[in-house]
Amino acid sequence: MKREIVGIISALVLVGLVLVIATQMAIPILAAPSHLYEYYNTGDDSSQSVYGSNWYAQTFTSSIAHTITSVKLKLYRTGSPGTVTVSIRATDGSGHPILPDLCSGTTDGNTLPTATSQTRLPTGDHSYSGTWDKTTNMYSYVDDDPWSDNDTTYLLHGTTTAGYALFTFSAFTVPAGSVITNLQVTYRCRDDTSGTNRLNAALRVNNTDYLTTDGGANPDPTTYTDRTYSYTTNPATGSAWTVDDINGAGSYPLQAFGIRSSDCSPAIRITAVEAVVNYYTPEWREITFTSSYDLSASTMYAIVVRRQAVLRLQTALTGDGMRVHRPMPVDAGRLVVVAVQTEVGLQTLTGT
Ligand SMILES: [Ca+2]
Ligand SMILES: [Ca+2]
Ligand SMILES: [Ca+2]
Repeated sequence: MKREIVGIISALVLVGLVLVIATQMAIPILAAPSHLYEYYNTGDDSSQSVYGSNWYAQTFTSSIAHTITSVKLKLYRTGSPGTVTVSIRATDGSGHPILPDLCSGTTDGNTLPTATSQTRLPTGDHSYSGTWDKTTNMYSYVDDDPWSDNDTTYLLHGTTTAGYALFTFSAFTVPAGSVITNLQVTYRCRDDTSGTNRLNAALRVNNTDYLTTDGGANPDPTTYTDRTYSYTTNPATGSAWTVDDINGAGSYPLQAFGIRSSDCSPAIRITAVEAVVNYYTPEWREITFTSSYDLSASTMYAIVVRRQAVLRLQTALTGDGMRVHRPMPVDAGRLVVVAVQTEVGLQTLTGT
């Protein structure tokens, strides 16, 4: 099923979506019992951004006449988007939202979750090959905290045989529901004596070593220099890292990280290695309207998300590139349509 997303908007607030079962929903704001009427909350594999004069809108078709009092959007932020306004509007014959706001509410975008990271240093030796000056407790020379101690402790690799060293670590604990941007391995190294050689980052995933994903670099002749390689995908799957895999618990778990050389002559000093996972964890946030609105049955409305309470809809309507989402399925039999892979989720709550 082809998805059409309204591009009225984009960025500092990104709208994503996820499977949330109605019965699992927390409804903390409404005093009266609430009821979930419309939702579109599965298959959130991407996002839309809201920033500046760029808005986001998604249409839905009311199942029955009911009073709408709030919506839930799955959100995170980059930077400080400030006040975010969410409103309900009627739609025209093309499914475009039209003035005015039928009801609206705001939320503080600056309190939404934003990108974060976890860092791990080596805590044990996993495996190695090639020529090294130390072959036990190798990790203890490269687990520098704080980063780094340069020539105080380092591994000397070479010059006879190129190879690798992988280290174990305390598993990452990325929260469920997070989206992982990348896994970065940083290593700090220099030549023992000046010359052309080559060192790169390495991983072990699901009992397989991935030693060449990073093309590597020629370490500096005399100055310790950090080099970082970003694994945007799991090398075992070629797909984005899953939370379970990055936490070492999935089908293709991350098990070790380290360094590898394709040329260790002259020898290379490695003083520190670390792994960092960058991720964000969107939040389902309920935006309660300042006043409720009585929706008609079987009518298409639009949820409009914007950063500023300015009415620039005419600009959006006449601009090119505006696309409007198809009416969302509202009957229970069409709710879990994962194949649609919709980008934005919403949940429409109502009071009694
Ligand atoms: Ca070099
Ligand atoms: Ca060489
Ligand atoms: Ca060190």
